[in-house]
Amino acid sequence: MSNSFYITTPLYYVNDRPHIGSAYTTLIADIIAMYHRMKDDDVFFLTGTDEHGQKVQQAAEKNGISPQEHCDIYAERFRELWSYFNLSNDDFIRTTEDRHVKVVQHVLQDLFDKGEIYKDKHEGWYSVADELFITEKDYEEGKYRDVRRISETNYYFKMSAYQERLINYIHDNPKFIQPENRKNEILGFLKQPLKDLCISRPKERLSWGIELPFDKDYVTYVWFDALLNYVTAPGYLQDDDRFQKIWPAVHLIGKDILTTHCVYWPTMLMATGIPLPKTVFAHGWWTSEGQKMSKSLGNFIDLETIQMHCDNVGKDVYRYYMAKEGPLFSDSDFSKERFYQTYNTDLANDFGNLVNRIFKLIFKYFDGYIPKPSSFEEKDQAMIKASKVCYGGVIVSLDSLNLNGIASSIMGYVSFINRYLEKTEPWKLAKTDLEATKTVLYSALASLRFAASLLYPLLPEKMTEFFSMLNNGDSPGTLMEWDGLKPGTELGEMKALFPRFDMQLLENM
Ligand code: ME8
Repeated sequence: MSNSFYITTPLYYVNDRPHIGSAYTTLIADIIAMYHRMKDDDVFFLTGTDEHGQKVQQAAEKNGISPQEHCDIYAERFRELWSYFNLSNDDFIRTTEDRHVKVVQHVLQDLFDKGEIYKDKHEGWYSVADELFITEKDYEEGKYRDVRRISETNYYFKMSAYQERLINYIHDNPKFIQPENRKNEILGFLKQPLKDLCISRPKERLSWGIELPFDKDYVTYVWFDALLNYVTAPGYLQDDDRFQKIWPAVHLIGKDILTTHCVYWPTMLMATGIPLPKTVFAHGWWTSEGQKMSKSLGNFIDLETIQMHCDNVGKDVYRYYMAKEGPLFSDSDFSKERFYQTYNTDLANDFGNLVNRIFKLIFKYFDGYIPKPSSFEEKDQAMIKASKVCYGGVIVSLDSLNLNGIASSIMGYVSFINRYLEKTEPWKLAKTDLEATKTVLYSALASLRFAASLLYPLLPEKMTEFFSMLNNGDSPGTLMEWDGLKPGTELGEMKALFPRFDMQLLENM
């Protein structure tokens, strides 16, 4: 039976246009999903949009349209971006959908009936910009914008009751919060007494939200609503068999939403009686040209900029770069120089030249037909061994969601193939021993095919082109055996998969 693997991205707010950050989390989730499909796992990959809350209401008012119209326009922008990248998501959830509203209201009613939610009056500092009550300390430190003193009656979730259980759970499940530094951040946060969570907003202040099922004067706090999407989409309360099969999830998020996912969410699940997610992985931040991205600094990497880079070298290369150089464990800086340099070094030079070299030699000495090897000698066996080491490295990295590691393992193998050619020198060998040359070129091509099969989730379009050039009848996206070439097959026409990028062009970008 195949293993089930469920991966999610955050649901993006519809008050902002997609940019490098949302593209990053979503593309790396896509890559991870594709590796799991390659392993024959039963994958469910979810993304979507977070559509309630004050900011949406305000933005809609400003534009003179209804909040729902505003959401429809923005949700479409995200959908367009994901279809531009041929994203392999299995579902796209919007928090304004009926299926989701029903789940939120059911969970709220259930928690209210169980006494997990109570009504109380609270006076405190409220950040309008961030839509939450903040502590006296946060107020004094000036951490939040647009802060007002508010006295209000609201509904509260008894989050504090779960503090001990949550701490124990984190200690007992080392893979729950990753990477390690984020786990320590949460354990640090949990050293302070946990407060109860205000989960309502009075309608007189905010009407764009899911109405509380037990009090029609209130809507649900946007986070209490949004987090539940992760159980709505796989069928919670709608299709129990399906839900049991798919849940629990691996949540991929950015470091900005660590507390909501590692404190609010698990305690909500504990109270509801749903098992906790397998993993919450919080990656770091992209900065741009050495600075925090901002529209006023002019270094904001928006959709148009992303598409401009993709037009230059291909959409795949963007995916590859996100995976290889992205801010998984610590922040990472996006610079045009580094982007195009990585393209030239890894793809044009290492991989692209290798393809050219091997194909040209097979055309020259064997008329473009895949040669039949005789017995593999030690140096050829070493290629097989290295392919296994490479695959092992990919799987270990995949288990810890380490995409930087996956890309490095495969590119390490590509370098190994290049060195194999330098050692065996088939261009010289062909003059004295054509039989031995067949084995060498077969081994080199078999290794290249194996590397390309593993590169597929990182470069799906380019590797599909490669497999059509190879003409070996392979299905891209599946895991391939090293020894799977069919000797006697005629190679397809050679194309430059990764033409060198002229770095001088950067000056005008
Ligand atoms: O927080 N670098 O939505 P959001 C890397 N709706 N990743 C970045 C980034 C950057 N500079 N900027 C944004 C929300 N991200 C809520 C989530 S989930 C139930 C609700 C990515 O539109 C990163 O994944 O503000 C971050 O967590 C997410 O975008 C925030 O998206």
